[in-house]
Amino acid sequence: MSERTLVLVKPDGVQRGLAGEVIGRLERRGLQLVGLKLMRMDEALAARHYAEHVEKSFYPGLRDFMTSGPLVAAVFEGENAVRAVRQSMGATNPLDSPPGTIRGDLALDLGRNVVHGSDSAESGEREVALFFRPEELVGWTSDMAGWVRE
Ligand code: IDP
Ligand code: MG
Repeated sequence: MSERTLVLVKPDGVQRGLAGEVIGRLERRGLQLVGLKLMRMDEALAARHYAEHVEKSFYPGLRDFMTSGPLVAAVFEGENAVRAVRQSMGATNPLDSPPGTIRGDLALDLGRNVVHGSDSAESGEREVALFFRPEELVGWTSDMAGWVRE
């Protein structure tokens, strides 16, 4: 079943010039890009996006960080897109992320872990709808699809 996942290059990633690197790694894996923009997250969007974390002690720091500068929002689509992105991202704490993953290669700190990816297909649908209007998503046929998936 095809699914969609929201990827954010967080403000640390954009400030460090890693937006292309992060999006590029996911593209090179074969995931199909169907939405992309540079934007800022405001406090209201942070609270909706991180609804599961708003009551946690680390939330104020997370909110301040996520609203501190521009981020790149992307949508990738395909079979198992959620799982593939989470695997390519690595674990939440970069120190638990093996080399070869985005966080394992590019980050050191839990609060500066460069990238977000939806944690389930349901979260993907919910989060994509928070960041993109339907007309901002572009459905297209990849001429490489048959070389990526059997
Ligand atoms: P995820 O980004 O790997 O899905 P979540 O548990 O959903 O991880 O947490 C969202 C974000 O909140 C993390 O990426 C990280 O930046 C931050 N975070 C999570 N747990 C902590 C914590 O214990 N202290 C500080 N920041 C945290
Ligand atoms: Mg999460």
